[in-house]
Amino acid sequence: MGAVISSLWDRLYGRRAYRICMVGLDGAGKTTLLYRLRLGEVVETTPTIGCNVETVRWGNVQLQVWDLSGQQGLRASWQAYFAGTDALIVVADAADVARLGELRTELERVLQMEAVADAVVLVWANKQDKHGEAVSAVEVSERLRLHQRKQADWHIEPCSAVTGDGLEAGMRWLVDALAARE
Ligand code: G3D
Ligand code: MG
Repeated sequence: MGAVISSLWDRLYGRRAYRICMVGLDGAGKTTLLYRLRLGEVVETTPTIGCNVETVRWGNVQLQVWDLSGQQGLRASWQAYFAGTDALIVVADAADVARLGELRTELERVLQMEAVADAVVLVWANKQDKHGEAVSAVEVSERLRLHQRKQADWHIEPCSAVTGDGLEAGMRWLVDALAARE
């Protein structure tokens, strides 16, 4: 899978700098996904905004990951943090229905920002391997009210960061959506 995803990223190589932000509540599976995608070495830093940010680079593509929860005091800095976002990846824990409302609230704050108004949005409905617990991608999108968002280019993909199911399909959509904008 790593090789297929690498070749997907290669389609963006040398075009221009791309900035991708991955967000979600703590425990949703962001860090696990980051390693599964094997884009490069994961570097963890604590920038001025105060929380830990994980970064990987694939040539001209930079992907940064951060937790949406517990950042209440830092919201004023969000606009600067998200400036120039080409793509937003949202990771939802589909097996934790109780927290999808919390994710919706946090996500609304991010999606309403000018900095992400033109971003393409990929939502991964993660942990689909938890049979009997995980809800479908359709239910996740309804609970997050994604169809009400102003970002026209969005897509939701069921996945499991543990089995790898849905990762290639999600990345393919994302790279296609970014490449289509050039
Ligand atoms: P975060 O970076 O979004 O905070 P993590 O989340 O990547 O640290 O994942 C949190 C926990 O969820 C981890 O378990 C991880 O293994 C698990 N997880 C992530 N993705 C999946 C998935 O698709 N399916 C299942 N079943 N579990 C997943 P631990 O036990 O290490 O806390
Ligand atoms: Mg993490």
